[in-house]
Amino acid sequence: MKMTFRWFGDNFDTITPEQIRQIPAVKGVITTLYDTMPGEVWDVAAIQKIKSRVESAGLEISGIESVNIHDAIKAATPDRDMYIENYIKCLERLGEEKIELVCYNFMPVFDWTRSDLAKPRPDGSNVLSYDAAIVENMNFEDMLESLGSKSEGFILPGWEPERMARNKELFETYADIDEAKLRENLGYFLKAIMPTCEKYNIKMAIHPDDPAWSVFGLPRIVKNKEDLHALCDLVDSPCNGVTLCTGSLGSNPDNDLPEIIRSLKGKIHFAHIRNVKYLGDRKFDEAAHLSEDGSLDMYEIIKAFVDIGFNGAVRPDHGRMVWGEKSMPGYGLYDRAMGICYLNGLLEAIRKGGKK
Ligand SMILES: [Mn+2]
Repeated sequence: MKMTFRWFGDNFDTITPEQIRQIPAVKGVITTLYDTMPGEVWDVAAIQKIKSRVESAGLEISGIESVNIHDAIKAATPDRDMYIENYIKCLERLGEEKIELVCYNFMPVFDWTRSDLAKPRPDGSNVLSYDAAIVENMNFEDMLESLGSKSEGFILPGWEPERMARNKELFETYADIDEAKLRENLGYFLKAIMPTCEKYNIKMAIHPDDPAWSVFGLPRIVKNKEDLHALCDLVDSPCNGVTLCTGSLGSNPDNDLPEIIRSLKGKIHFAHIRNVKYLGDRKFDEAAHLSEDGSLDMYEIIKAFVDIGFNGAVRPDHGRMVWGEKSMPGYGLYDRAMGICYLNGLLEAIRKGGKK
């Protein structure tokens, strides 16, 4: 496993690559060009600039999260082929720079969702949390308002204001799209990009839906083991695979994470590891990484990754806000660094224990 840390770039992140370099075991960052919109062709000079910035701190770019997918591709509107061509150009440009991991998602309209970005926990930390009872009493505008008011002034990944301003139009675009149609559109996209991915050895790693169920009536096709295997079956290529996000899949207690990890041997290109604490039906807080702080057994999860020989990039996912830190919600330095140290400990113990 290669330990990494998400970094949004100098203009958008409160944390520097130099700070990240000091977290034990971290060799690389997972980054993006945060000021590009879905559908844009990334500028070569901008890719080279962020790459040399990261390398100046003694780190590498271990992957991109995300190259976002334009709604035209997800909804199969008549202009989708143009946007797929743009996506392929981005992949070629990343491939030329030897960047060989791309995380993406195929969630309609918006990425992840929460009902609260700063819920106080008993220990005094703040966390992202979800309560279906609250979300079901919101409309999409309420959700935008709620997320905006607690984002500390940061633009949230997957919630670009320019796109969200068109949310009514976006919802209409997806009106006739059910899960089967969305999956068909994903297959069309993957078939089109795989030759380029194979040429440059770029591993495409789809991120699961977060939370792992339908929200606001939109279709969700990456929410459980069956969906993940259906994704792998869409295109048989070593470059078509999965981001195993324990927090997203783990939002549904029916998802047996160690079993899902074992079943996906060879198809996991990237991992996000974090814990969630179940509080009721479709209700959870994001917890500290430590098993006993949440509901997921981190020992069993890491053991499953070790058992299948996973050697790709892994990053702590969101962290709690602790010690008064101000940052993009979920993306502070302190708790994610603590999470990494805990994961490092589990990994060393499992590896050395397994040799006896
Ligand atoms: Mn994730």
